[in-house]
Amino acid sequence: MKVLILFGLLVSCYLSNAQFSIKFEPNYDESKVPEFTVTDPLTTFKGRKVRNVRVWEKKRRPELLNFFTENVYGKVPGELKISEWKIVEKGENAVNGKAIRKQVDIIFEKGNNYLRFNILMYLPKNIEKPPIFLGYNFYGNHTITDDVNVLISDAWVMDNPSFGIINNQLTEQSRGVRINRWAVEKIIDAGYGLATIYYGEVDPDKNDFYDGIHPFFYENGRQQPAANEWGSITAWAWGLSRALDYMENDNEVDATKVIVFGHSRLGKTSLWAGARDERFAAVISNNSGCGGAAMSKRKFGETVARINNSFPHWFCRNFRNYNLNEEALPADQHELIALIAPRPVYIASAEEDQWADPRGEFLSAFYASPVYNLFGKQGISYEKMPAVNQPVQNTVAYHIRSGIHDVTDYDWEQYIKWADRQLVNK
Ligand code: GTR
Repeated sequence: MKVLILFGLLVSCYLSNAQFSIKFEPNYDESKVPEFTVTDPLTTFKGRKVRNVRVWEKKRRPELLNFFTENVYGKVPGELKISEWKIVEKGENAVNGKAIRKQVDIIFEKGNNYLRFNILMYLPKNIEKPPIFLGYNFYGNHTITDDVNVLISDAWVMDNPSFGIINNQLTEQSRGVRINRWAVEKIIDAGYGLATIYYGEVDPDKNDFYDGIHPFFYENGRQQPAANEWGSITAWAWGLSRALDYMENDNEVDATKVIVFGHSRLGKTSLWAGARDERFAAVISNNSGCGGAAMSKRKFGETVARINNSFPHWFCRNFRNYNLNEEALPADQHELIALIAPRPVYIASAEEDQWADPRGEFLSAFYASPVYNLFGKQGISYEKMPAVNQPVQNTVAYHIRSGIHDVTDYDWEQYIKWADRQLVNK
């Protein structure tokens, strides 16, 4: 009997996997993108037209924010303030003598729960209270620089043998392996600070909810969030807001000019962080793709079902209602971008990153633009995508760079140029 049940289980697993691979064959053919109606960010769910900023702010923005909170990323189940912060290291001579370095532990304690994440900051010496780029990194703060003073995280990390990362632990071997993605000196030379955090210190990127920040909120023996509560993306976005709380208390930075940045899954995170927390002055999404800037209804490259299947912990469980059912979405990702209005937002794609649907990322910027216009800000006014390496930099900015899914010096040069105009009025 047992053997029979086991056999049955194996067959059904096999079948569902087979179905899975047939259904999830990604589409890369523009002519096969389904026709769909783009939901209007300026019409409420009840069909009322939004004609002014007041109605946007009082009615439409809250209902859209609520939709993304309850059905896509999940809500934070409660409030938790920083218990303590500690400057654990400071150096006056970083980045070829041009910057100070600060490493700050942000600590949370509640009952038996304890969590600490570290912010690595480089601040240009010649600017008092600089604006600052804030973004997570994938493999630890010490990977973004060859600076030997940067502390190595002891948090769980995904193995990456090519970076010398094994047994889920970071060592000296991975110092500097991600230098290519962080134009630290360019940022400092341009008069900006850089703050970065290893995202795994806030919530390890694996499909469980036992570690990181989630357990702080469990009551009555619960071990996982409710269907409308946070997945990892909200947890990471929450962490960025706590980093901003700290910065509001750090008189060496301008907390009113924090540009939240992220690449890929962390670009989804930066968009959601900027949408949730209006204190972020500007937002950059680099190659964020599905569940980030790309419009889900296009089903081009990665799809909702596919992402929920590969990364069941990123979104809230309610998002699974849209697996193979994108048509039913009452709002699409362009309305996530609209939640950032009127603050500057930059969406960037890469030509060879078809999995992230560059055209879908661009169209989000375009379809969010009427909300920016409502505020008298300039968005993206043409539905035609700009040519490769020809950025359009208005309050809503977009570029598609040549090359693969990555963050390059070219991307950083654009972000700096745009921030100079949008935020610093250079
Ligand atoms: C991919 C995932 C993308 C993107 C990427 C990343 O495997 O399908 O949505 O987030 O990971 O974060 O590197």
